[in-house]
Amino acid sequence: MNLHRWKDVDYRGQIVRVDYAAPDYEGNPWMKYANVYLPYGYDPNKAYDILYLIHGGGGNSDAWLDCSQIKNAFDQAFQAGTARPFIAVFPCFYSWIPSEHRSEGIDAAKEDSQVRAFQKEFAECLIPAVEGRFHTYAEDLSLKSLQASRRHRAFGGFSMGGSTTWYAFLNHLDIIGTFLPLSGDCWAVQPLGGKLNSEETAGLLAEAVRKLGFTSRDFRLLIGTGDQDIAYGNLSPQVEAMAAYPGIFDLQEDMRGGNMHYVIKEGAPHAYEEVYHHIWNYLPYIFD
Ligand code: FER
Repeated sequence: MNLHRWKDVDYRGQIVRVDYAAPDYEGNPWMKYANVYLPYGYDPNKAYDILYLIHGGGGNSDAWLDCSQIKNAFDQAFQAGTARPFIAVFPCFYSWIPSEHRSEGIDAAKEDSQVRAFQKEFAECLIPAVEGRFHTYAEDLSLKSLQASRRHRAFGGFSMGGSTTWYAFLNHLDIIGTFLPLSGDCWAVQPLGGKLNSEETAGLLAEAVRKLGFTSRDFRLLIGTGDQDIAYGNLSPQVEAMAAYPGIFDLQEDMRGGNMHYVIKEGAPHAYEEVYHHIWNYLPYIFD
């Protein structure tokens, strides 16, 4: 895989904070925010691809930017032209103030309830707030326009954000074309379902594709983790079970073929500063 190395850039993207209202854990409206990366020279008269990138357990809308060099990776790639400039959105899946909660240890059921609940917020609150303000390929905010622009919309996340990404696959494949689940397995069947119930998990994911009449040509899965990552042993059996559906999940090493790729970074533990290298590596293939 390609590893990111910090390099100074002449042209920097800009981080803009987008405030929006969403339901809190009791269903009452409250204001939260997403950080939005606008590529250098963002021109509101042009349409841009858009990547939603979500944090892991205990994180927030700032976690990716605080903990990794993802911004420099975007700036470098867009300056060098290895990827077409896109908008990146860093939201928060919690429906409460994350700093008041979990700092260590994981309450799987509680985390899972949050990433599940985020699916509705994503479609109903976050997309309108961001894509209503910045120019993406969605002509307007109707479901029809979001579906028509799905190849220009990607969703990724780290750890519990990887789990969020799998839920996005199950719930929003109609409006998203590329998924980047990093160091997190799918918990839709049960927590750690990628490992504990690989077959049923793979079956559920395949069914989401079939339900829309889609095949392997209609979406892309760019998966990554590390061989020292706590998610490695959960994600690998899931990927293997998914590969049993080659017409849907066409797992290939060569980026020129297939629609599912799985990269394992040597020596890498469970950390933003490790998994962001996968995004750097996959940058030319997220949208094309
Ligand atoms: C996984 C391993 C660990 C996973 C999530 C975690 C969704 C989360 C750990 C944490 O938040 O501490 O396979 O998949």
